[in-house]
Amino acid sequence: MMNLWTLAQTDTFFLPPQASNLSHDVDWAWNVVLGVTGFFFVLVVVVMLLFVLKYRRRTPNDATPEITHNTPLEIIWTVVPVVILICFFFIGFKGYLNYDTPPTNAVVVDVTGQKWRFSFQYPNGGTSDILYVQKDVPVVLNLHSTDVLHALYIPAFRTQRNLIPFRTTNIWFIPEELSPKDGFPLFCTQYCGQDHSRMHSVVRVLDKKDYADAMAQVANPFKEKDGNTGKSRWIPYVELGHKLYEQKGCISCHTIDGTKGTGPTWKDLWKTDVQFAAPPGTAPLKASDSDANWEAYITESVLHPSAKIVQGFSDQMPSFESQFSPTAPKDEELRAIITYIKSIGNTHYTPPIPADSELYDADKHPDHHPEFTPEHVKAIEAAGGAAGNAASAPTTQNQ
Ligand code: HEC
Ligand SMILES: [Cu+2]
Repeated sequence: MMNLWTLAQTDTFFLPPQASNLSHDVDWAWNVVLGVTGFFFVLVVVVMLLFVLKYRRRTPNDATPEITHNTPLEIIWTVVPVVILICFFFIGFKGYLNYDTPPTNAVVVDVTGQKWRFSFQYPNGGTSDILYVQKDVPVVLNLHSTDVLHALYIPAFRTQRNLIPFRTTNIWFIPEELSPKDGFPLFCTQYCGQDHSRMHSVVRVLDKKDYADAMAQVANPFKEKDGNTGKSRWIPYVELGHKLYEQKGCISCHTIDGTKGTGPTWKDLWKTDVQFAAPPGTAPLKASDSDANWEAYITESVLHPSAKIVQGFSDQMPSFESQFSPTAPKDEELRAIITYIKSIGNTHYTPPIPADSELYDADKHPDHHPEFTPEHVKAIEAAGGAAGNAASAPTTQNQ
C-alpha cells in the first residue's frame, strides 16, 4: 500500500501534473496565495491561543479594561493586507493577460459541445471525440456549443472556459509533456443536464510522428493503419459504425443491449415496428416496410430527429445534420452507422461481406472502400483523384 508520504510526492495527490506552459504560472499564483494565507492563518490561530491563555479570567472579580481603539494597530492591519492584495492582483492579472492572448502561429482546433459530448475538428477537416495535440506546438481551441452552456476543463493544462451557445470563446496552451497512453482527462464543468457526469474525454499529447498518424486516421475514418505490420485496411462498415456510435456520442443516449436510455435502444431496431407519439396521426413504421423506407427513416432520425418522435420518448435528440451532411464522405459515415444498426441483435440482416475478407486489404485495393456506393465513388472521382484518397481529407499534408 502506498503510504501518505509517497502519495504526497506524486503529481496527483495535491495538483495534477504540470503539462502545459500555463501550468507553471497558475501553480505559482496558487502557491503564493496558499502560502501567504496559510502563514496568516497559523499566525492568527497561534496568537489567539496565546491570548486565550494569557488573558484568561483568573478570579471571579476580573474586570476588562475599557479599550475603544488602537490607531497604529488598525493602520497596520489595514495597510498590510491591502499591499498583499495588490500583489495578488498583479500576479493574477499578468497571468490572465497571458492566458487570454493566444499566439498567432497556433494550430486551431474547433471544439463543439453538445449534450453530452465534445467533438474536435482539425485543420484537415477530420473530427474525433478525443483531443489530439502535438508536444511543444501551440494550440488554440475555438469553443462552441450547439445547445446549452458547457465548459471545457483540462486540469493538467490548468485551463478552462465556458462553451456558450451562439458565441465563440477560446483557450490556448502549449502542451509540454507527452501524455500517458490513455491521455490527460478533460471534463465538462458546467452542469448541462441528465448525463453531464458522462461528458468527459481525454487529451493525448503526441510526438510529431504519432500526431501525423492520428491526423491521417481522423481525416480518413474509413482506413486504418496497423501500427505493427504497417499494413492498411478498409474498416468494414459494421465495425466503423460501432466506432462512430462511440465517437459521435450516440452512445450517451442509445444502448445496444436492449436497455432503455434517453433514446430507444438500437438492439433489434432494424425491422421492428415503430410507433410514433408525434406528430399526431403518424402511421407506424412496419417490419414489412421496404429496406429503402427503413434506411430513409433512420437517416431522417439522425438529420431531423424532431420530424417524428418515437412513442415513449421525448424530443431530446440533437440534429446531427452538420456532421453527416449529405456530401462525401460524410454520407458514407451515416451509411456505416445504418449498417451497424442493422447488425445489432438482428436476425433480419447479415453483413454483406465477411469482416476478414481480403477485400478490405487497402494495400491491395487502394482505390476505394468496398462498401462505398457506386454514386459515392463517382462523386469523389468527379471531384478529382482516386476515391480512396479523396475520401481521406480536403488536405493531404498528413497522409
Ligand atoms: C441526447 C441524446 C441523444 C443522442 C446523443 C442521440 N440520440 Fe438518437 N434519439 C434520442 C431520442 C430521445 C430519440 C427518440 C425520440 C425521437 O424519435 O426523436 C432518438 C431516436 C433515434 C432514432 C430512432 C430510433 C427508433 O427506435 O426508432 C435513431 C435511428 C437515432 N436516434 C439515431 C441516433 C444516432 C445515429 C446518433 C449519433 C449520431 C444519436 N441518435 C444520438 C436521443 C439521442
Ligand atoms: Cu456539458
